[in-house]
Amino acid sequence: MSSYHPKFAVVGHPNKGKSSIVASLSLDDSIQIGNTPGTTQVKRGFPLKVDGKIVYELFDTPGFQRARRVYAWLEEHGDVPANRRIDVVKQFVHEHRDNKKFRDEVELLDPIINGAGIIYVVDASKPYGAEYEIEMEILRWCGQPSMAILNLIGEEDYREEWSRALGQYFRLVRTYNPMTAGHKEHVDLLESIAQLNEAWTKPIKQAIEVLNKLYDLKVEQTVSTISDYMVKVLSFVHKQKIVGEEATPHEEKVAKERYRNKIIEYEEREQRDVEKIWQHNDVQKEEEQLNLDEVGLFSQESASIFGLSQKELILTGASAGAITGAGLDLLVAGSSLFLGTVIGGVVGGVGAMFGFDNLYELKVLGQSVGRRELTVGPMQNLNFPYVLLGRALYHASLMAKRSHAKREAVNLKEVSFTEGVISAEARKTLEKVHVKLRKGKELEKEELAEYTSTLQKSFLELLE
Ligand SMILES: Nc1nc2c(ncn2[C@@H]2O[C@H](COP(=O)(O)OP(=O)(O)OP(=O)(O)O)[C@@H](O)[C@H]2O)c(=O)[nH]1
Ligand SMILES: [Mg+2]
Repeated sequence: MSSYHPKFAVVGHPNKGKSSIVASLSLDDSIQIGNTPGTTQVKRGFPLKVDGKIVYELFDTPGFQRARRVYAWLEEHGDVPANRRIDVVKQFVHEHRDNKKFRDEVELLDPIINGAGIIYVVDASKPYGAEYEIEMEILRWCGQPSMAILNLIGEEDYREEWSRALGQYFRLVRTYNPMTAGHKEHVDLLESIAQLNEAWTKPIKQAIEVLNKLYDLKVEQTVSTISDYMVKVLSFVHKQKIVGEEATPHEEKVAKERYRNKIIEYEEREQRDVEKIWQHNDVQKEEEQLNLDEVGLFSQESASIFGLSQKELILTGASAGAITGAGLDLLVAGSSLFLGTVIGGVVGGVGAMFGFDNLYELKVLGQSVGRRELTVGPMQNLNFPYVLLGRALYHASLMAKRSHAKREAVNLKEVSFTEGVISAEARKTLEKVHVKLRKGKELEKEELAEYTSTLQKSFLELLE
């Protein structure tokens, strides 16, 4: 197999979003991005690898520092026909490799003289200035296929004046926002790049195909991760040996704590797995820990965190009760009871009314003293599955949409959806699943498949 892959050097003035664009297009969140000019000091190639194969490679480079001086040198040494100007640029790089004064220019020109195409980045939220023309002239001397990216870092929009100037130097001028770009924008940009150079058309078209498949695979892996996690948590039972005939209050307290901690640990692991799937290896999170207190599962606060409205929290309990029919338990009875009353302000009261033991099943198992076991779980609370799923879907959708150029913490506190996060269909299958799991039963293959497919639909809706 040929090892050829298209290469692009991302170049421009310092602090214009070059590294951000490289991070976004190579799906690499390890690239250094900073708000002071000069963050990137040396060139570095970032290959986009899928299945161990390089699809294309982007070179992050430092910004131009002494463009005018470089250009003067080129003109002085470059009395040659246009097709040989690249040789003059090569000569410049070779002669100045150890010259600290031109370190940034040597670094940024190096990948270009070695065959990389040019992506010139400007901040089009600032007015155009003639000082950029020298940089563009130098790039023109390289004679490589090139395009310009209009990045809007600030609020203002000077794209029109920029386009008029850039159009004279670059065959293609495109807007691309590395902070908000997702899969679709990524692919759109590649479609344009494919047209730039005949030699790239085929490999870039292939890259698009590979990226589309990769995206579908990520969605599939995410859904199956969430589905497995839900089943694991909803059927989880903590077991613990006890000394006497009955569990002491202390033993009960310890058992409940371990049960909760394990569930929190499951959630942490699920989130980490989803972050890995979306290639976010170092994401900081501002979050509200899963609250397993009896009040936590009912409070107004948790309703907003979990993406359920107060009304939904109560209705959820009620509709699940309708399915379980005769199995209508205390909680559901409580919820239904409250349905006829004013909903606002009631929710906290529901939580306060039902004690901890109504949420978890606590059992003592075993024949003889010393062999007895205290078990906690599976979770009986009927809102709990929605809480879990709401949190998981929300987190996963943020990860799927998050650009690899983002460095700020992801905010999991501001759940921006309320009703409709979990589609009606997914809600129904989740209820069915929970009815079985909370009784300690196992799911049939078909049930799991049905549940997973409704989850997938729910997730895809969130990604739109
Ligand atoms: N809001 C917003 N900020 C951006 C955008 N692109 C870049 N930035 C910010 O601008 C700053 C510079 O981004 P970098 O990607 O490091 O810029 P650079 O051109 O690589 O900078 P040097 O390596 O110093 O030449 C960072 O604080 C980025 O977060 C954008 O599209 N929108
Ligand atoms: Mg940089």
